[in-house]
Amino acid sequence: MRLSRYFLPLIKELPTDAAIASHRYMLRAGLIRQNAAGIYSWLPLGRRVLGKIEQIVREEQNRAGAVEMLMPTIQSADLWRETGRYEAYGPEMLRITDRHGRHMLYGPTNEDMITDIFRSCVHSYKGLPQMLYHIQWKFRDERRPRFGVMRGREFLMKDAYSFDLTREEARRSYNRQFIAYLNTFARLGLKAVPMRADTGPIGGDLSHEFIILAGTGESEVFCHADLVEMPAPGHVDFDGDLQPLVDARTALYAATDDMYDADEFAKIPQDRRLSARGIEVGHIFYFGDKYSAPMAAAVMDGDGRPVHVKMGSYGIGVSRLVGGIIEASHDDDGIVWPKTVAPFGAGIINLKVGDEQTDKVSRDIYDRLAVAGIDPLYDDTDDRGGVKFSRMDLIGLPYTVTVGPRGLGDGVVEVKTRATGDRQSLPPGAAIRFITGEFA
Ligand code: 5CA
Repeated sequence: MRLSRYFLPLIKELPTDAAIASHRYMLRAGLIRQNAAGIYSWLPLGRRVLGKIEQIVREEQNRAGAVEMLMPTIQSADLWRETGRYEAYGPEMLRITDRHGRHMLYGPTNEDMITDIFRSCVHSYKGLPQMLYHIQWKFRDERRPRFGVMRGREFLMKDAYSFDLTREEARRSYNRQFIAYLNTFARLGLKAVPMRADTGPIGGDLSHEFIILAGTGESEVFCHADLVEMPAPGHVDFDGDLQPLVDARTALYAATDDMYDADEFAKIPQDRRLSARGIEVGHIFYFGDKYSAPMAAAVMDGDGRPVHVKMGSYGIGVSRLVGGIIEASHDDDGIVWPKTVAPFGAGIINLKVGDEQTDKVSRDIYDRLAVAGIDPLYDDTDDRGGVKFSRMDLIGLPYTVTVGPRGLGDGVVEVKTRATGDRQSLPPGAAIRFITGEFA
């Protein structure tokens, strides 16, 4: 992409409510623009990051055996009346009346709708297990939308739903999502810790929140420090027994403040006790027949008896993650994107647009990085060098190649690594090899 033709509106005047780094940088670097309280447009740079996160979430869901679908944002109130949640959900639900006077709502979550789809399509235990997911916009009329996309009113969520015959089989589905979450967050460059959590309006008796530690997080958490350093499982056989992997991560104490138990916490050796703030990026639930019983979602078991299916649901805050990743990875100059989610893999700064050789070398590096799949952003504007450098730092691309007449006089360009600040002078070919090697 050539910057002169791109839409990258950087802003300097920040609203006073932009209280945390991710919110400020998302506005300044032109990732989002607020349209109403808690409602944002995703500008081109933000849209790219959101798409990359969404794709990693999708790949890890597919790997875990979940199957993608898409449900609508607008739902009929009737389904929610069947489960009693229409009244119970309260003022966070955005209620809509259509032209015929029918009660509708903008979905805050989809347990009721997916249960309806399931009950009308699956009638036998032979159709189990099922695990379905979608990545769709949700609306919750939060009392205090704040911190930009972290607590929005409209936000993008991955929500998955599992259906099993027995509690034991449902536990296997839960474990598959549990492991998929650890791998997902690791690929996003995050250290997410699973913690025992309250189930709130979703319900159920088994639940974990996945929390990334950050001083500006809204959750108060208590855990064993070793959990933070525990590596993600990586490649596993999702059809095998995942319980030992889950047990290894739930044996050590970790809980959010609603589930905090001072006695349990005190059993952790003093120097490993971690009490901190964190951001909830995912939340998984097992709730058995909470929805399948009132909605009569039953299948025939092997003996021909009807059994209410055992369900779980599994959410990831896809749009919240954009803010979460920035909270975990920024410095005083701007965002420092992990390679896996960066909007562009590398920037190219042309210090003398119009100079024949500088243009030619910049263009050549651009073409070769593009062919290698690095997706470069080429700053071919006529802004001053200082403006170009600080803009690249602000938008946080992992690598920047600077091309100028002085360096080219010695046959070199400069490659800067955003995360470390390292600079190397290399011939153009070596610069390209270095960057493509880093992405290999
Ligand atoms: N149906 C279940 C799981 S599919 C559910 O809705 N769970 S949830 O309420 O915990 O939401 C799932 C995830 O969405 C949360 O972990 C959080 O990362 C994200 N999320 C929830 N509310 C908001 C919000 N107001 N703004 C941004 N992200 C949110």
